[in-house]
Amino acid sequence: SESLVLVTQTGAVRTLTLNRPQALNSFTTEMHGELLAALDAAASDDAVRCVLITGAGRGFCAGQDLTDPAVAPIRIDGVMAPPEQQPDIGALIEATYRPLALRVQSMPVPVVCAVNGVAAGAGANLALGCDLTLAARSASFIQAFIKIGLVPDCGGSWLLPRLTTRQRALGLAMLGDKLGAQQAADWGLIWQCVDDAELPAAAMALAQRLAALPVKALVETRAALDAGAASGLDDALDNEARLQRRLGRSADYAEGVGAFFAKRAAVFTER
Ligand code: T3D
Repeated sequence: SESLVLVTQTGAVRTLTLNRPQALNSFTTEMHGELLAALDAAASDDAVRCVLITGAGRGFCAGQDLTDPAVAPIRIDGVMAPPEQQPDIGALIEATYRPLALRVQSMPVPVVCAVNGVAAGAGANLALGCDLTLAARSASFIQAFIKIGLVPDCGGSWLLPRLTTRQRALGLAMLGDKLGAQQAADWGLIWQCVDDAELPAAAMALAQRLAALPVKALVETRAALDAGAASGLDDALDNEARLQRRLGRSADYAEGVGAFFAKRAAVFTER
């Protein structure tokens, strides 16, 4: 059977393509397993200096596959079974979306997302949780959870208030309306909206650019900004000193300084 996540390598960029196009790349347990395994493999492969996530077909990802029996409400003779007989969606979340969000947001390399079409529910929050997200002009983001009586998951409750204002975060999560790619960019939720035909090349160029930068420092930059958003100035300054102490002793630092004075392009190799 065909892979649910296609894996290709272009130079130092590892591209992971969600591949259930007939169901808008919605998540099954199997696709979760393949995506997490592909992310783990990229994390432990020194040949990978950037990961690029995208989707096959006309959608990016429609979130949880709602036809999965694991999330199907139980009715007996047409009547809702009692709560204790209903599926434990919390257990599913802890086994799948939680490790996915943690894995994406703690990758030891930068993560670019190319949103090729609609990104709904957990699919939207997968995209928003990447480091730099590009979207095709025709793509859109939908916090669809409210339409099925749920709250934003896959890190959405953490991401939304960091990415935008309280009013916009609440508006998106409470109304579940479709947000177009251009407006997502205007609101600062994503890095950039590009013309549909430009998306693959623009995303690959961005990924190649990140792959040529000092990867350790990129990853510590992500961690420092995430920590900074939740700490006071004093703690942030302590953290900066700790990180600079470590990074300042690295080969990439020496290479960057050397290249500056030699007036040549730096070649960063650490990971
Ligand atoms: O229990 C839990 O769910 C816990 C997990 C939570 C995490 C979550 O992600 S919750 C949110 C789940 N996702 C949704 O609620 C989104 C549902 N999908 C949609 O609202 C729409 O499909 C879209 C807005 C994403 C796209 O609309 P449109 O008109 O472009 O496409 P479509 O015709 O609705 O969908 C195309 C096909 O994909 C269609 O199948 P068909 O009729 O061609 O055989 C549709 O049923 C299927 N599809 C779309 N989304 C899902 C899906 N199949 C299964 N699960 C889906 N989420």
